[in-house]
Amino acid sequence: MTDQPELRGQSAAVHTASRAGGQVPGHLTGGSGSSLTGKVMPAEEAAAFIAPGDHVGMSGFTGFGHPKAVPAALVRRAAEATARGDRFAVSVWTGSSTAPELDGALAAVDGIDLRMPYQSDPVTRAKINDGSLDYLDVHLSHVAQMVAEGFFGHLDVALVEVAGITPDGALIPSSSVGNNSAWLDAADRVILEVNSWQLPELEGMHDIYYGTALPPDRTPIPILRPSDRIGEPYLRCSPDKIVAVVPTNAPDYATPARPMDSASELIAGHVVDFLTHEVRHGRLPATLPPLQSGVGNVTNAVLAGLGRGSFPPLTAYTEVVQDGMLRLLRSGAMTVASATAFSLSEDGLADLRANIGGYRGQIILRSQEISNHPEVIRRLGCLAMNGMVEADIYGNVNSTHVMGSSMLNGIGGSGDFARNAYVAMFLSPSTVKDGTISCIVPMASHVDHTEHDVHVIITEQGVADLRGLPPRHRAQKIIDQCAHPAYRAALQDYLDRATATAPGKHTPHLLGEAFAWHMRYLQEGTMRPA
Ligand code: 0RQ
Repeated sequence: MTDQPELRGQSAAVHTASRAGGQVPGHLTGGSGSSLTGKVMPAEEAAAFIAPGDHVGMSGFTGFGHPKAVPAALVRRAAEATARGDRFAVSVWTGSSTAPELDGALAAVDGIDLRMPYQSDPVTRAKINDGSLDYLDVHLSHVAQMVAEGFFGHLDVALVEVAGITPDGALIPSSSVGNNSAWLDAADRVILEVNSWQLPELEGMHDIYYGTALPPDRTPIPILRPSDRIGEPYLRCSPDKIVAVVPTNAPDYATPARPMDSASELIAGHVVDFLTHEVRHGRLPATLPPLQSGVGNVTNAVLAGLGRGSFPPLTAYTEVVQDGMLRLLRSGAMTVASATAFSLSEDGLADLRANIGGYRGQIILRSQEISNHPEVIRRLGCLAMNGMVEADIYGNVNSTHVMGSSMLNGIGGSGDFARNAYVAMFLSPSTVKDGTISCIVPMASHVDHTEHDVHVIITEQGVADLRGLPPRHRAQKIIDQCAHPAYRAALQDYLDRATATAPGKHTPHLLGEAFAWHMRYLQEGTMRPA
C-alpha cells in the first residue's frame, strides 16, 4: 500500500458534506484513486447506471454489508414506474439474505424480476410463492463458479458496499464478503458504496483468495486450519469499471432477537451430550474439529453449552459469525472463527463494535466460495449444525419448502456443509405452530439433504445417530428418539403398515396414486412386467 490519503471510515461522511457543498472531495486524489474523484455522486445519480432488466450483483449477507443507498433509489424508481403504468425491475444477485430495506422494499414495489441465491424476507417470500418473482435457490459455494461459467447470464452491474478505498485503489471489504469478488470480476459496471458507519478496524480482517479457477485449471485450496490466511485483505477492481462512488453512513441490519425457548435449550443440551459421547468413544478428537453452525436460538444455545463444556479451545470454519460465537471468542473458549459475514442481533452488533479491536485478530472473513468450500470443509472435518423444516423417518431432510411447494428461505449453505461435514447434524424442535405440525414426517414433501448426507437428527426429544444404520432401523430410531410423543404412534403405524404392505421392504412406504401414475400396469390392472 502507498502512503496516499484514502477514502474510508469517517472521511466518507465528509465527502457527502463536501459534495453537498459543491466541492470535489479531496481524498481520492493521488494513486489510482485519482480516477475515482470525479465519480463520487449521490445515490440517485448512481442508480441511473442501472437499466431495467439488468442483472445486478449486490453485496450483502444476512443483513451485513449490503448496499444501503442505491437500492433505496431503485425502490423509488420502481415505485415511480408503477405509478405511470410502467415497470422497473432488475435481477438481484447477492451473497445471501439482505435486509428489509433492500429485499423487502424492492420486492414490495415489484422491483425484482429474479432473486438468487438465498433470501429470508417475508415480502420476497410472498412474491416467490404467488409466482410473481422468480427465485433460484443455489448452494452458496456454487454461485461464483456458476457466474464465471455464465449459467446466470451476463452480470451488468456490481453494486458493492466497501468500508473504504485505499489510495492505490484497493477496496477494503465491509462486514460481509459474500460473492463480492465474483461480482467485481464479472460485472461490466461497478457502483461502490463507501459506508463510513463501518469501523476502520475491519481493514485487515478479510482474506480474499484469487486462486480459484474453472476446470481443468483448478489447484488445491491451501487452507489446512481455520486460521490460515491464503489471500489478501482487499478486494480488487479495475478502476476503469467503476462508474460511481456513493458515500453512505448507514448501519447494518441486526436480526431481531428472539427469547430463548425451552426446546432450544433442550436441543443444545443434546448436542453437547452427543459430542461429549463421541469424544469419549474416540470417534471425535478431544479438541473438536471446527464447528459450523447455522443461525438462530438453537445454535446460540449450543455454542454456549460447548463453551461451558470440556472442549475448548474451539474453532469455527463456518458461514457466519453469530452472537454465541462472539461470546466464545471473547471468553477465550474459541480461538478463531473463519466465516464470510457477521449475523448478529442488536446486542451482538453492539458487542462487535465495542470490542472489535480484540475480535479482529480472531475473525477471518472470506469469500463465500471459500468459507463454504466443499474441499476445505471435508479436509477440516467440520461439525455441521443446521436447522431444518422437517425430516422423514428415513433421514431425508427438507430445509426449504412448506408442503412441498412453498419456499421458506432457501438451502443457503446447509448443503455445502452437510454434504462434506465430518458429522452432519440437523436440529429442530419436534413440532412447530403450538404442536400442530410434526417436524418428523413419513415422507419429506421436498428433499434438500438426502439420507446419504444426514448423519444425526436432534430434536428436544433426543438424538438419532443414523450413521451405519439401514433404512428401517433409521426409521425406528428417529420415531423413538426424535418424534414428539403426540405423533409417535401415528408414525409407528405408518412404518408398520408400510413394512407389511409395500412391494419393496428396503425403504417401505405407502405410496398413493401420485407415485404410481407412471406405472400403467397399476392403473389398468394389467400384468406387472417381469
Ligand atoms: O414460521 O415464521 O410463521 O413462525 O418456518 O422457522 O422457527 O424461525 O426456525 O429460524 O430455526 O429456521 C429451516 C427455516 C429453520 C432455517 C429453517 C416454520 C416456522 C416458522 C421459520 P413462522 P423458525 P429457524 C447455513 C445454513 C436453510 C438455510 C440453512 C433455514 C418458519 O434453518 O432457512 O440451513 N435453513 N443455512 O413455524 C411448516 C414445518 C415447519 C414450519 C418450521 N415443518 N412445517 N412450517 N416452520 N418448520 C446458515 C449459516 O451458517 C448462517
